[in-house]
Amino acid sequence: MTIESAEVVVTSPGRNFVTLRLTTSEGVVGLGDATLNGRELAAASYLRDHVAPLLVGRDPHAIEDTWQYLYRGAYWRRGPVTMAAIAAVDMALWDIKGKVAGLPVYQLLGGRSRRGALAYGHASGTTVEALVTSIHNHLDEGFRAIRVQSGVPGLGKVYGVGHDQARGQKYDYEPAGRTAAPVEETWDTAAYLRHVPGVFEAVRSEFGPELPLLHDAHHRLTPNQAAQLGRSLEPYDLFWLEDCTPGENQEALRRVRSQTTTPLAIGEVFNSVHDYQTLITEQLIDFVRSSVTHAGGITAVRKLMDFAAIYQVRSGFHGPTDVSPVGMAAALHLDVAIHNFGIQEYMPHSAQTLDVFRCGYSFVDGLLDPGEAPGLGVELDLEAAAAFEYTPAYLPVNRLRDGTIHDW
Ligand code: KDG
Ligand code: MG
Repeated sequence: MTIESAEVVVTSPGRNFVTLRLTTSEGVVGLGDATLNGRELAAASYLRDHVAPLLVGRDPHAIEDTWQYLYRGAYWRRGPVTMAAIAAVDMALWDIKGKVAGLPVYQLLGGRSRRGALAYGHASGTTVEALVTSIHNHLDEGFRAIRVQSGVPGLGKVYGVGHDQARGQKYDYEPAGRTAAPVEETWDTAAYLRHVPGVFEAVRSEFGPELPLLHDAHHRLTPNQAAQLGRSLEPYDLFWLEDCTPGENQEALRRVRSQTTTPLAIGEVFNSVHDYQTLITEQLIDFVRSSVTHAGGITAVRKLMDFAAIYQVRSGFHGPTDVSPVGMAAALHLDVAIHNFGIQEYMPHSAQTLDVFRCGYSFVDGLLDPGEAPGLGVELDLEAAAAFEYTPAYLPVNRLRDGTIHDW
């Protein structure tokens, strides 16, 4: 059996997705996700122009060899575009291997370690009242762990907070601001640090001590500010504080870690095990936030999690709607197979997206499950996909009150 064709499908059912579709000489189809939010066409071109021609004629079963061939062969290692492209190839090959074996991918990864993957949902509100309503809604939908984001008095739109909930806007980045240029928002760290502890005080008094609560600081803080936030949130027993400092500087987390026992998660912008080396070996974090889509695929993330396991660091894979259903399925197969699973982020895709990507995975009683279909368990409806043309979309830009660009 050889790979006969490698096709890149860009579709935009509510938001943009880049999918690699491999077909073997025996007609087996494998899918992989290479969606890079706001930079989708770069990943599509990398795949179409530089990777697809190399795949035709190769053995689809040689997953490790193909991974190394694309990673070492490119010479220009790592980076989000390269690693998303390699991830798509890797997922598609695992999908094919599963279909040929007649087994779901998690079985090929060692089999099931748990009944399902505990998922956390995204609750948010511009006010504490709206946030409390949003948490109730998520609990009604079956979520058993909640990410809490809120507006900040004196600031306008804050990334990650649904600002038009009265008109049904549930998530801020669904779709990711479809404008010709990024939307600009204003940020004030001091106002944020003053406000957040009171938000968690209100949430804990409404929902009690048991509900796992998470919070995302989106790389906006200095190490000292992050230490201050971590300490001020200790009474509310967070499941994790995410991305408190910029992702580039692993050493920043030494300062944070030495000052607070609030658990730390980082890594949605990382794309390789090397980005975590200091963080894991020095036990500066508790959770790995990579997505399978942006960190080199199932093969690479499996190795990353085995490395993390030695240091008691667990998974919390990135799962916003800019990871396609194919990328989400890949994460779920790992979630149920690896020993050091922690939690899975889950923002349900829109009905439009799910008409294009038919998913075998399910969400019941707070747990996600990849399902028992052979391979990854997601099918791409090419006809439905063709109806949605690529639409430029950008993530926002954040500025401090004096106009200085800041992390959003
Ligand atoms: O594309 C960027 C989003 O995926 C990201 O900002 C969402 O921070 C995020 C999260 O934790 O899901
Ligand atoms: Mg995040």
